[in-house]
Amino acid sequence: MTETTDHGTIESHSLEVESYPPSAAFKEQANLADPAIYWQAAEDPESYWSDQARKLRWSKPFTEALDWSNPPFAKWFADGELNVAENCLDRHVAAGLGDRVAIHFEGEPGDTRTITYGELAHEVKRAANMLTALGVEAGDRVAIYMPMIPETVIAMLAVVRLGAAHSVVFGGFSSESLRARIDDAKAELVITADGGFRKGRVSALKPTVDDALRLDDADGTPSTVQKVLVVQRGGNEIEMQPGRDLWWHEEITAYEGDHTPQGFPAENPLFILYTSGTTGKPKGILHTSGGYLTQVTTTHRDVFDLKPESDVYWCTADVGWITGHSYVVYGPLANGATQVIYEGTPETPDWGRWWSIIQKYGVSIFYTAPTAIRACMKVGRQVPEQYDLSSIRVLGSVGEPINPEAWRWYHEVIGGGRAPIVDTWWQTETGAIMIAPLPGLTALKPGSAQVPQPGISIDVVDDDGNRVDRGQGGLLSVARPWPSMVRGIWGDPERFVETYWSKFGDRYFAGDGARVDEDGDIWLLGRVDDVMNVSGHRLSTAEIESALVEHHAVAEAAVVGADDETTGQAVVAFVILKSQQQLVSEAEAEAELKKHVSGVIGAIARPKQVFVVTELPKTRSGKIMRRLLKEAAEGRDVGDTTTLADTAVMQTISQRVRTER
Ligand code: 6R9
Repeated sequence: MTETTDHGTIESHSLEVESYPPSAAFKEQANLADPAIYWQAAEDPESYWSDQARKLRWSKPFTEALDWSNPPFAKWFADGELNVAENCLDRHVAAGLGDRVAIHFEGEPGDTRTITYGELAHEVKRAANMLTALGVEAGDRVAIYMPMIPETVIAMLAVVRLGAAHSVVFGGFSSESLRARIDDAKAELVITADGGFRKGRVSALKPTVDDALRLDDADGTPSTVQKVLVVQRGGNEIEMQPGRDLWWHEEITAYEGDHTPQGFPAENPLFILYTSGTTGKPKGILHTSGGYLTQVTTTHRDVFDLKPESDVYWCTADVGWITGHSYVVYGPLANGATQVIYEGTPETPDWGRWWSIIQKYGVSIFYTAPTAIRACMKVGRQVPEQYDLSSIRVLGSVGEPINPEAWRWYHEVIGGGRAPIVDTWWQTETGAIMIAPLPGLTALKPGSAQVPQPGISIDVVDDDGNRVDRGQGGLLSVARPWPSMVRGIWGDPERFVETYWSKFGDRYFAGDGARVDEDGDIWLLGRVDDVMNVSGHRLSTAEIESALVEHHAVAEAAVVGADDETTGQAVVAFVILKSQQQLVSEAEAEAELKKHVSGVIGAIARPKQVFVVTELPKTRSGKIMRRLLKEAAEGRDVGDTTTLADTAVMQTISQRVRTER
C-alpha cells in the first residue's frame, strides 16, 4: 500500500512500519545513489577501506590494509605514515581553500568569530610551536579540560600535529574524575580555560583543575602534571600557580605560524577518551591515526551527504564526548567542511537559540541527540516555527535510540518534512558511525538505525554467537575488524580482551541488544549490561554506587537507569543509611547524596531520585536484584520475587516509590 501525504510518500511495510524513501530531488544530487556500493564494499572490505584511506594525504603510502595476525589487536595501514593535523588543515590550504570558513563560532553571550582554514592552520602551527617549547613530544599525553571554544579544537590539533595524544575530559566532570583520568594517562600538561559560558553565567574550570592536582593519589604520589596552560575565556578570577600555570594568550605571542608537519605511523596513538563500563573504573579507549581518520572522514561525507563547498554543518555535541571528537573535530575538518561551533546550552537565553543559529548561518546539516529533540518537543513547535529553517537538508541523530514520535517531530518541524534523518549507531569504541541509513539510498524507518555502513559487517547474534533469523532479537556484534575500531584500553590489554572479545571469541561484543526486522533492518534496543544512557551519555551503575558508598552516611547503595520521557534513562538510587544516621531526615539525606554524587563524578551523574530504604532486594546468594529495582523505579508492578531471600522487601520499596511519584 502506498499513500501520498504532504511530506512525501509513506509506504507501509509488512510490519506496518512507515517508510520514507529518498525524494527524486535528493537522490539526484546525492554523493551515493547507487546501491552497488554495499556489495562492492562487502566483496572486498579491505580494498574498499584502502580506497577511502588513499583520499587522505600520506607522507609515506601504506602497502597493507589490515593486519589481523594478533587478534583482537588490529592494525590498519600500519606501514603508512601521515600527519592528522596536516590532513585537517595544511592539505586544504595547499589546495587553495585557505579562505573557506572552517568554524563559525558562536559564544553563548553572543560574541562571534569566523575562522578560515588558513587562519585555523596558522593558529594550530603557532600552538604546536608553543607546545614543543613546553616539552610536548611524540608519544606524550596531554589532558584537555575546556569549554566549547575554538581554542579547544586548536589545542587538540596542535597536540596531534606533534604526534602526541590528547585525553579530552568533559568540562562537566569533577576534580576527582579529572584527576583519575590525568593519572591513568600520566599526562604532564593540562590545557584548560579560566571558565566558559553556560546558562547565562560563567562556569569555572580552572579551580577544578587546581583541586584535581591538589588531591593526593590513593597511595599519596603527586600528579604527573608539570604545566597548566590556561585559555582566557570566562574572565572569572582564578589563581595562577607560579612555575606551573601559564596563560595561553601570553605564551602564544612568542610563536610564529611556521611549522612543518612530520608524518607519524598510522598506528600512532591519536587520543584516549574515557568512557563508563560495567565496573566502577572508567576505561581509557585508545584510538590511533590512519584507520580512525579514514572511517570518520568517509562516514561524515557519505552519511551526511556532505558537500564541503556549499554545506554549513552543525553537530551540537561537546568535544568532551566521542561525537565531538569524530564529528566536530576530525571528520568535518578532514573533509574541509564549514561548521558551526556553539559554546552554550540550547535554552540560553531562550529555547529559540539553536533555531536562531541555524537561521543565522544557514545550517544545512544538523546533527544532535534524541534527548535534545524531546526537550524541544516538550517546549513546543511554536518556538522553532518562528525561525527560517529552510536551509536544512539533512538531519542526524545519535546517542540513543530515537523513538518514532521524536523522529516524526524532528522530520516535520525541524526538517520541514523534506530533510532525511540519519539515525547513526556507534560508540566511543567504534570511533565512527557503524550503522546508519545513506540518505540518497535508504528508505527511512523512524526508530531504526537500519543498515551497516559499506565495508562494515554487523550481525545480530544469540548468546552463542549464531546469527539470528529475520524478525528475531539478540546481541549486536561486529564480525570483522573496522578501521576506526578501539585499539585497546589504555594500560589494560586484559580488560580490552575480556570486555569486548571474551563473549564470542572472534566477534566484537558491543553491549547493545538489537532486533533484525523482516527487511533485514537493525533496531537498537539499548544496553544489555550495567551501563545506563542518560541524555545520550554513558554512565555506569557501579561507578555511581561506589560514589554513594564513599559517603560516610551510606551503608549500601544500588543504582538503576529508569526509563525517562526526556533523558531516555534517569539515574535512580536506593540507599541504606548507616544505623547512626537514621536521625537525619530522609529529605536531607536525599539532597545531600545527590550533591555528593555530583561532586564525586560530575553533574551528569547526579541521581534524579534517591530513595532511602531499609533493605535492598537480594538473591539468596546475596546479589542485588537491580532488575526489580528498575521495575519499581519505573512504577511498574514488580513481578516474580520468589528468588529473593526476603520476599517482603520489594513490597516495602514499591510502596515507598509510589508515594514519591
Ligand atoms: C556515539 C555514542 C554508545 C552507546 C551505544 C548505544 C547507544 C548510540 C545510538 C545508540 C541506539 C543510536 N547509542 N547511538 N542506541 N541508536 N543511534 O553515543 O557513543 O557515548 O560511547 O555511547 O550509546 O547503547 O552502545 P557512546
